[in-house]
Amino acid sequence: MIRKPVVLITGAGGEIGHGLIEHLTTHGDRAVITLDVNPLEPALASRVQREFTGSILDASLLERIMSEFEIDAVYHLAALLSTRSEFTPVTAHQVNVEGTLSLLEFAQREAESHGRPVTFLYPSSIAAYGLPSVDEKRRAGRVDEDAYNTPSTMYGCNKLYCEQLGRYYARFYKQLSATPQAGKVDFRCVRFPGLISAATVPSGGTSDFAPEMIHAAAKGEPYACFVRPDTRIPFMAMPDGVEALLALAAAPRERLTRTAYNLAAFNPSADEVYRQVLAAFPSASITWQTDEKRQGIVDSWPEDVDDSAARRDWGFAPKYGFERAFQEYLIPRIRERYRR
Ligand code: AKB
Repeated sequence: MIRKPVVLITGAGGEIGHGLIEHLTTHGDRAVITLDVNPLEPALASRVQREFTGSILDASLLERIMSEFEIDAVYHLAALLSTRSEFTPVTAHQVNVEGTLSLLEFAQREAESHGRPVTFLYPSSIAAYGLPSVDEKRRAGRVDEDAYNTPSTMYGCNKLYCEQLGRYYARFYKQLSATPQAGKVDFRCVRFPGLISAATVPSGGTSDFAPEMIHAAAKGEPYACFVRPDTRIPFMAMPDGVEALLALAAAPRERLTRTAYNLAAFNPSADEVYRQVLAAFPSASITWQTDEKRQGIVDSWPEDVDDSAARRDWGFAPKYGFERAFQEYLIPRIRERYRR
């Protein structure tokens, strides 16, 4: 039987998966197959070659996928985000760490079977950082990838460890075996800031206050923002997030000097987001109701990140700054979305 070369996206029904499926099925040169615990929306499902509904922890499902398809690239997006992970840390560890381990092993076996490296794209997060206090956060400003790697959330610990797992598979896998085994998984990772999409509303994250505020205003629903107005973390418009994953996937291996790359686009305070939202939707009803515990998580994330390595190594250049993200992407697309 001839197995067809394809790209696998896990967690494909989530926020990043939407844009990625649209792009890869329009411009990509290989068919896309997906794995998600929930069925895809019909519009997305119709674009992919095959949709598997199930868990990344289901070993027999992964075996089935492997028996039918020759996987050249994996975009491993499935994860439990930071707020949800704090309520169920053991499940978070299972999904975020054990799930990633099983996908890395899957990619290793795929590569061994078809004889080419499997490109493995992994979205890590600003949650991999843990700054000890708001004062230190302000002092630190733009942090580079190697500073403050002391996350305070289960999700952040999971992400940081999986960056290291990916590095292990790419460089040291079974280093004591007689024949070299490493390098078959070509692991590449970005640390995403908070992502804001016009097409989807996030769930279970702690950077969700910005996208929630915008979508609620567009729907004419009241919104109580759960962080203080002066809260500042980096954000990025979803099209730039998808572009970044694709650009990193396409970069020549020899150009890559790091395992995990910071990405930055803009870093407004919650109040600056509020002002943009109000300018677009003057009758929006937005109040401030700080949830001290979630605030503590956002306070432990940097107010900005240094993304010079991504710019230098693989030409990362986000299209959307703060104003442009709102004027040319978020506001028109979100208005359109809720008008229908
Ligand atoms: C979350 O809030 O958990 C995510 C993230 C910053 O990775 N959006």
